[in-house]
Amino acid sequence: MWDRIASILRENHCFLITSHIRPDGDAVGSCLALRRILVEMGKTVRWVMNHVPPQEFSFLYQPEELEIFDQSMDLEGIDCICALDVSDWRRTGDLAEPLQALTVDKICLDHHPCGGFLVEAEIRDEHASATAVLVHRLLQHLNHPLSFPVAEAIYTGVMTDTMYFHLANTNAEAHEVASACLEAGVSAPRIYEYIYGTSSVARLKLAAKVLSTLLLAGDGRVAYVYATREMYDTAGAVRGDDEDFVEYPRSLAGVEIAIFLRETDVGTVRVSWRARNDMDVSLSARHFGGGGHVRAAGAELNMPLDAALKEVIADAVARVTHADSSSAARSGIDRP
Ligand SMILES: [Mn+2]
Repeated sequence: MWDRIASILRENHCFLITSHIRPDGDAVGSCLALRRILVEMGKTVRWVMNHVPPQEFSFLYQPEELEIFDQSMDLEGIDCICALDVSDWRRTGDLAEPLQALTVDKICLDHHPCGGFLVEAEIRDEHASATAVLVHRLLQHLNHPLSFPVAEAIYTGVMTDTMYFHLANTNAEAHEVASACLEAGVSAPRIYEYIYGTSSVARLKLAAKVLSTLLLAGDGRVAYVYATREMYDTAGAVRGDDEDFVEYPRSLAGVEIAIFLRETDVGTVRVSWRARNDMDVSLSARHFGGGGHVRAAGAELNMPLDAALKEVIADAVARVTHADSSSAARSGIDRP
């Protein structure tokens, strides 16, 4: 499959690269890395996203490297589409329809567990820490050297998807790729400063409000926090200021499912899950119409915050309780 992808990339000339809605560091990093590799190969490349990436990633690219999709956009002349870090056309947002309608070569590199893509060539590896790792593997198959601008983008993808190399998806390859990026001149403290080392007053004020909502359920194995619209308004915070808040409940000892719910609009709640031990929160996310990884997943619910809280917490409690009974069944031991 890698040879197929390498030859599709060599044979085509005008590329469109995209990723999922509400891009994270891996979406930005992997797209930008592939964009720069293809430009280095002499190709014409357009990187098009549904949403503007969070501000902390803007240090990575020049404004002219990225286009934000709008319906009037002219996609004439594109001969290959590359979808990165996305497992379903619908997750590309408004691009889904026009991209699916284009009869051109389509490739996909992703590390999400389940996909709905129908593309010519696809690498899907759930064991890869980040899609940026797959872009790094691609370099070897293209026999293309790792340049500094590509390395910065790849490093950002790996670093953010592993949360600075501490989440359970951190593996030897993640460190090998990071090492190669440092060899290529990447400064780890510089990237850290831009992404994690700079907080805003609004973010900290919002964090104080959100932390005060902390609640436990399921005998302390489920922990959750939430944010109302009003909290954002009084803190002067915007979407993006709440990045990784789910890490607060996750940091508690004994917690197996951590949840952060935020009211994005009246009647719309965005939910983030994190899991420990054997918990699989991608099941919860899918149950509520979202998706993600075993240990990190998300969904958007169309219901008021109090209803979302009730349903999402009930689901999590059922999951930790069910895990007990199924492991007891496996081991033949009755647990109290
Ligand atoms: Mn990713």
